[in-house]
Amino acid sequence: MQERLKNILEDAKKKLEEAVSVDETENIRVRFLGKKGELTEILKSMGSLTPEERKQLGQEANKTKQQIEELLQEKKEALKAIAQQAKFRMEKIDVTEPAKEIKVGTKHPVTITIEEIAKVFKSMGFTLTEGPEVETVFNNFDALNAGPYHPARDWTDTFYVNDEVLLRTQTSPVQVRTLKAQEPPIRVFAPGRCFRCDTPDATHSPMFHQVEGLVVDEGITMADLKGVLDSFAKQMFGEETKTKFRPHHFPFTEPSAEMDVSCFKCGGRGCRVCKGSGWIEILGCGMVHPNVLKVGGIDTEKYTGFAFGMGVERVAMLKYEIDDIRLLYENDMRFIEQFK
Ligand code: 2NL
Repeated sequence: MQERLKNILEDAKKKLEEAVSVDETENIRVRFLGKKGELTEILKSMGSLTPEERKQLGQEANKTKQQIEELLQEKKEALKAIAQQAKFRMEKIDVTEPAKEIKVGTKHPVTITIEEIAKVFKSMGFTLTEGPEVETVFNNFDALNAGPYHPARDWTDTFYVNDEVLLRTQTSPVQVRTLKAQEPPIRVFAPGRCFRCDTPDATHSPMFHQVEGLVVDEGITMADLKGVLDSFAKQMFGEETKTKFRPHHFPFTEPSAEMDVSCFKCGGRGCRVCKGSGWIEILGCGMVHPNVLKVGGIDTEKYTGFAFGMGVERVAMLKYEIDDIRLLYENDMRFIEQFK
């Protein structure tokens, strides 16, 4: 029996030396000291011994048990220490290692263009105004003198939320809000997102940007409109830029016009950008229709005004010679990063 106890102790020692995880030591404990363990078996089989023998063997078995328990404890602690060392090694930080390069984004060409346009109008005393992209049908159409059967109202052209609410198709409703809220003199411009049900192609995007402007005061005439927009064109596209106004029609202005600028790429000789004509159409404008002023509560006997609107993507595309509007909204960094 004593021989067997000695063997058990040796065996447990050897197994523990080989163990490499806390789990394994636990298995060893079960195997030697557990309910069905080897040592327990010996103690169970002591019934056939004399009381004398039983006492002696019992003591020795308990001693062996204690020794194995101590060995187990030691091994468990050693393994825990090793595991902690490994964890420390994993978590070690080399504070001298050079930091990762921070990737700084670039401004989107549409943002750059809006900021350039905004700078010019701010310098001429205009105030930047903004309004909601989800608008009332009234502010977007009725207030702007677009009659109940105006084609732009069609549900195939406009994103309606319901009968009274839509995604604004232009930034004019921002200026309608200004007309309602402020007394002349008014000098504001409104950049922002607009939405129309257009299938994307090289020149159409269902989401695009406009900058519109509005001036209302006593004695405002078409000469003020031409002076301001000619000055804008020169600041935006170069001092040598010439402008030309062609008659046009908008429901919200009367008279209305479109403004062309002499080509800023070829100076008017004709090139790819101006399609050989020497002129580039930049914006629409006109004297604010009295019906629109009236909706804003403006005394049309006393005040007159002019307004204009331009497509930001169009200006950006001309300036940067981008030939497909979709490139602006694909978020391909290789494209976007070119405009710093
Ligand atoms: C274009 C033409 C235009 C306006 C926008 C406007 C706003 C109010 C009253 C009157 Cl509140 N007019 N805006 C006027 C003329 C033209 O935009 O081709 N935009 C891309």
